[in-house]
Amino acid sequence: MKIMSFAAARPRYDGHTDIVTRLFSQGYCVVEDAVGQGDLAALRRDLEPLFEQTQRSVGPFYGDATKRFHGLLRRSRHMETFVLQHDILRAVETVLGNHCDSIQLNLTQAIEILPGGEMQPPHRDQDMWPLRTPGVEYLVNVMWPFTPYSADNGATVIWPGSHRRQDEIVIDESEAIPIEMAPGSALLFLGSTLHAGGANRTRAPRRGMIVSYSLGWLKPYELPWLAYPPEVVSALPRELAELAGYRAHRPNLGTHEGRCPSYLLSGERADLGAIDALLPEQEELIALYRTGALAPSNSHAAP
Ligand SMILES: O=C(O)CCC(=O)C(=O)O
Ligand SMILES: [Fe+2]
Repeated sequence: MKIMSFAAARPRYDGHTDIVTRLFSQGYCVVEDAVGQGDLAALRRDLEPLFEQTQRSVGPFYGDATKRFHGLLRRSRHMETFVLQHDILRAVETVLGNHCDSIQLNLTQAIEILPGGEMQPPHRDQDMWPLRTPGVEYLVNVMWPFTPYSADNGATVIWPGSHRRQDEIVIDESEAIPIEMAPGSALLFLGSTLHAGGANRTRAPRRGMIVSYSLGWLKPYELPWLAYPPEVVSALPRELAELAGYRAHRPNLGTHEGRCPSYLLSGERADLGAIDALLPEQEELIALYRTGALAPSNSHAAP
């Protein structure tokens, strides 16, 4: 079977640093057997009825032969295994961690490409945000297939190395490859990597989900506090709650009543007043200012 030979030709990854190396070198990386088949089956069982119920997407980007639904942490308790997959999460933190205080979930999105669905317009997901800072990745996506992904059924199409060619809005399709993989594997790709959902030329739907992580100070695609109100989040493990917005991003971003929103999970009163969430170096700078040691610069003074 083609997908097996393709997978067999692919070297196995060796821990999170190997994932990071491959991400930066190619713009993407496939992690084989990232979760067990039991976890996968359990998640698929929970999401199956939602694929059936969900209406087709509308719009030229989503494509009208696709279905998408979100907020997956509240739809299945098995999401934890995927979102917190150890090596993948460490790799994502390594890519994004130097440019923010903490990372966040940008979205969780189940995607079905129906038979007859055409290829999505090629795009880079970090173009959602209007500024580009050379050398800074804003986002890492993790695509988890629920059905085998093949060139024929709409496997995600990736342009290897396109993260180094960000001035090229589109690149010839001859340079693109469909990422064939089996359920249980995961495809990671950078926010700067050109990609698209593929065309489904088979008679069966292609199903999977994207778990997307971004710098913690960006406006996420999916509003986490609406997707996961406190009564939903209080049932989640702490690390998942933090990724879903229940952690202030220092300094003082993403707060509620001037506090880190995690107070909402511990039953604390809301009327206790604001508490700064600052980085240690910011606290030191303020202390230094108070001592008078921070003299104003004279560089702009008139001669
Ligand atoms: O479905 C896929 O394979 C990719 C979808 C995608 O890239 C997107 O919707 O941004
Ligand atoms: Fe995308």
